[in-house]
Formats: sequence, structure tokens, C-alpha cells
Amino acid sequence: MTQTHSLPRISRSQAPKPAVGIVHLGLGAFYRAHAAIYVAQAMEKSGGDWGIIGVSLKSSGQRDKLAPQDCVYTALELAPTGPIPHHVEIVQNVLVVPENPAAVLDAMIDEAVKIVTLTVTEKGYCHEPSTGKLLQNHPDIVQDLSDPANPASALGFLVRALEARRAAGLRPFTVMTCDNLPDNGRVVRGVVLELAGLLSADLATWIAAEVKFPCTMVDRIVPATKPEDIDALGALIGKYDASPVMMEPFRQWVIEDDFVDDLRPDLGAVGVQLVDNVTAFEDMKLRCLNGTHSSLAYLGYLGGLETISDTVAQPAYAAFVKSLWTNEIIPGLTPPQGVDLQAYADALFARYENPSIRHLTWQIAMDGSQKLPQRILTQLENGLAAGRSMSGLILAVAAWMRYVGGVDETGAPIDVRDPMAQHLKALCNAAETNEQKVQALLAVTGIFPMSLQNNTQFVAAVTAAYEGLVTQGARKMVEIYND
Ligand code: CS2
Repeated sequence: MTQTHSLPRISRSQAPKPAVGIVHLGLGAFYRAHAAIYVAQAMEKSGGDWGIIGVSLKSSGQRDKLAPQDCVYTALELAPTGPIPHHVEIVQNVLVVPENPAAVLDAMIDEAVKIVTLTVTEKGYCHEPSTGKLLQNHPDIVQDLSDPANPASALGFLVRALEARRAAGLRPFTVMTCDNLPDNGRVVRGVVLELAGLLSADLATWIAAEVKFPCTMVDRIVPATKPEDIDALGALIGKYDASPVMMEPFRQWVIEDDFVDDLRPDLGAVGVQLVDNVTAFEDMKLRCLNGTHSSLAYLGYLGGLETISDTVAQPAYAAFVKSLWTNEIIPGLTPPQGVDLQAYADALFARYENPSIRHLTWQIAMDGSQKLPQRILTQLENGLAAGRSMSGLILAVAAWMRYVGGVDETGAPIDVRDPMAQHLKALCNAAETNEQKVQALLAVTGIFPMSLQNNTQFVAAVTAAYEGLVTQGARKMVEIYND
């Protein structure tokens, strides 16, 4: 037991609790450090009933930490000049699906709730990343279909709650995803309509006509909270907070302004950009930030580097990521109006350098099978078709392949977290040569588009990069790329 645990627990102020207007599915650190804070600030500024009920879909861990402190928490802004604590009181309650799915549905059906937000990560949409189609044989979807009153997936909850609101003659809620997927609103709309259609064609028609699914671009770097962060925060604020979130100072939220009956918090008053079309912002962020994050994560991890700031502190990796932006990523982007993409990339580099952020390469490396298509593969496809050299992103793909093989450059096992981890590792183990390993991974359903699988130049280049990683190691390959 550290000394922190003997400090008084953080607690709610005397301010009146706001009435609930939002249910959030997937109460992870990112949402608490990003959207929840914007909503709290919008209410401070302009009022409204936008208190949040958080829902954990799988386990009670988050609720167990938050409930004893009445769901308030600290968001610690990790500025290079020193940490700034923010006390956040917007979450009113946390519900846990496996304990009481009916309570979650009741919360979503409640007329006071105008918006259901989601951060369920890429894999939570139960779709095939390369096509956007619902995975009908996904175990959670199988349950949603066989027992719709006891859903398992976030989509199952959305469909069931919307059905109940329709049956009761209530207006629907807006469904707003805050996950890093391109056209994220369209993706969630597509899978919700597919699932609803399998249950009732009428319901699907009503959802298509009445529900709004705005697209969003979300951005804030939120490294996982470590036990030592909790201790350091205790020393800073003199209170014990069992579930603080760590975040960088920078934040951005761009939302397609399309809500059921125009009901939403006054987010524009606190710096959220409400626009007609989010696509250019999403592409910029997913490719410039998430694409290079994943590239640095695989190449950095293999090179023995623990965090993003450690990785870009290496001159070769710094030159590598700068070249990715200038030569491979920015030329394929249409900038959002008024944005200078090179300046955006320069600012990103400074964010990566922030030594106060210990963002593990291992954390970002998670779920690569779900992330690669929108972060790296689409731009690779487009760049190659336009005749550009894309050897840096090809090296990043090869590094992902090496990473999912599950053994690092020292021969130690890698703890690969990915819904396809076992399958990917089995494929690598079964293949004898490097070339066969690459072929096997390229052929996995749902990751690589056909145009890349059939592009002989791309296949040869990724195979050569993979060979290079095996024989020379990641650090050397990054240096060779720069030469
Ligand atoms: C990261 C993102 O873990 C990851 O995959 O790339 O969480 C990233 O930090 C955020 O999207 C930043 O907005």
C-alpha cells in the first residue's frame, strides 16, 4: 500500500448534479479526457442538461474505481512546463452491462437522453474494416440476434433501445461515435441499419429516416494511467483518485452538425468545430497522426523503444516520421479549409516529443488488424496508384507483420493484443520462409484491399522490408530508409 492510498479520497463538490442528457458506451480514459471535458465546459458556459451516464460493456473495473468517489475524477494535463489538474464532475453514474443490461437499456430509453456517444474502439463496431460490413458471425452479434432483449454489443444496445423508443412513441437519440474510423458516423449507421434490418425491416426504415449519426474527428493523446501516475497525482493534489486520466494539453473535436431535433450541448462555445463535412479533418488526423503513431509504434517497439517520445528522440526515427509526412502522407491529402498541413505535421512532431507523455509504443501497437486499413493502407493504395514512392509506410506494414509474429528482436515474446492475435501468430508460425509469412498475412480476410494483395511491386517491397527487419533490425531499417 503506498502512501497515496491513505490520503482522503477525491469527492464531489457542493455544486448541484446536472440532469442526465447523454449515455456514453465504452467509458475509457479517452472519452473522460476528451468529450466529457468539452461537455462539462459547454454546460458551465451555456447551461443545459447534459450530465453523462457512463456504460462499461465488458467489466466492472472502471465503475469499481469511480463509484466510491461519486464518479468524479481528475484529468491531469501533462504540459511540458508541469502538470495541471482538472477536477471533472460531469459523469453521474456508471453502469456495467454484464451486471445489469436492463439498466443500461432503461437509461438509453429514458426520454431525457438526447445523445448516445460511443468510444468502443475500432473492433467494437463488429465490422470488417476493409468493407465496413457487419460481421454476422461475431459472437456478440450472434447474441444480439438470438436474444435481442439482452444485447452484447454496443450496436445491439443501440438497436434495442431505439426499437423501444419507437414503440413508446418517443423521439430517437442521436448516435455519435468518437472512435478513430474514417466516416465514423456512416460506419456506425451502416452496421446499426444492418443489424436492425436483420431483426425488423420496419425498424431499420425508421432508424434510417429518424436517427442522426454525425461523423466526428476526435483528437487528444491520452496515455494509459500507470500506478505511479496515481501516486504522483496524490502528491500534487493531496487526494487519492483511483481513476485519473492523463492527457496532453492539445485537443481538437470536429463534429458534423447533424443532431436529432438539433439537440446538443453548446459545444461551439468551448472550441469544438461544428461543420457540414468532417471528411477532410478526419483524413488529415487519421493519416497524419494515427498513421504515423502506428508506424512509430511497430518500428519503435521492435527497436526496443518504450514510448513515442523516446522513439522520436532518436534522430533516425525523427527524420523517418518527418519524411513520412512530407513525402508520403501530405501529398495524398486535401487540406481542410484554412489548414496548412505542413504546419499541422510540425505541431504533431512537437506533441510527440513532449517528454511528460509516456505513451507506450506497446499501447498504440494494439489492435493493428483493425487500425491498419484506415491509418496506412488506404493512403498506400492511393500513393502507389499515383506513382509516389511509399517505402516508409511499406516499412511500417512490414514492421506490423514482424510484430504480430510475436517474437521481438532479442528473441523475447511480444504480448500482442489484437482480436486476430492468435490467428496471425499461427499463420506466421506455419509459414516457413519470410516470403510465405508475408503472403499469409497479406491474404488474411478483411485487412488488405485486393488492389494491394495483387500489386506485385508492393508485395515485393513489403517482403524485402520484412527480410530487412529480420536480418538487420528495425533501427537499421529506419536508418536505411533515411539514406
Ligand atoms: C493512438 C490513438 O492508441 C492509438 O492507436 O494512435 O489513441 C491516438 O493517441 C489518438 O487518436 C490521438 O487523438
